[in-house]
Amino acid sequence: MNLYSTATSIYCHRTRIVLAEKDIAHECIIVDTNDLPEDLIDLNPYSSLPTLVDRDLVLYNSRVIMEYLEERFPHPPLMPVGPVARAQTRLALFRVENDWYPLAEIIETKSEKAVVKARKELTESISASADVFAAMPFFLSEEFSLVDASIGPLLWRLPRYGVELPRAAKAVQAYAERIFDREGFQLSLTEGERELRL
Ligand SMILES: N[C@@H](CCC(=O)N[C@@H](CS)C(=O)NCC(=O)O)C(=O)O
Repeated sequence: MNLYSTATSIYCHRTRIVLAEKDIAHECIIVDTNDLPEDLIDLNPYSSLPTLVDRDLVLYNSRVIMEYLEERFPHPPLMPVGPVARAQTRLALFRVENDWYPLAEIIETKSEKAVVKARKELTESISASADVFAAMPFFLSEEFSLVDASIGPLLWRLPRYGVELPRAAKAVQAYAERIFDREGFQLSLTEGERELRL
């Protein structure tokens, strides 16, 4: 199995976390987005990253890749069993992708005026969820899930984004440390991602 990945994108990072948490044998091919490999261009009509190749199957979109890995390698499970809990997990994933990831993308790619606004929105939005982070060891769950695999990359980048959470959000910091301390999270980090927090 091959994963084509950038060195520091949150989308790629969350798929690398799932691969590491499930201890799935694979090769991670770090790609320079300014010089995409020909085989990636041939395989994926969007040439987007991450792209997963499992024998004849080619998958793109990080969410599609994570859900495939969850179904193909069910242990350890990163989704709950019951339909209600599964729907709540998917809703939480939707909220992370819809509310937080776009702000991270603005901070990473746009000019200073937009960045200042996005930084403020991200700080306020994460802080407003402090009670949810405090309620359980993982996000809305006793067990590590795909939601944590998605939030972890964002929290890892907060210092780089210039986002400083207020003291009132210390539960978020405690949650982040729980995620960062996991073996799977540590194994998922590229050199470029380690450098983000040096
Ligand atoms: N919604 C997509 C977004 C992925 C995305 O934006 N990937 C960027 C890297 S962060 C990309 O493929 N860039 C390719 C390029 O710049 O050529 C996903 O979840 O996979």
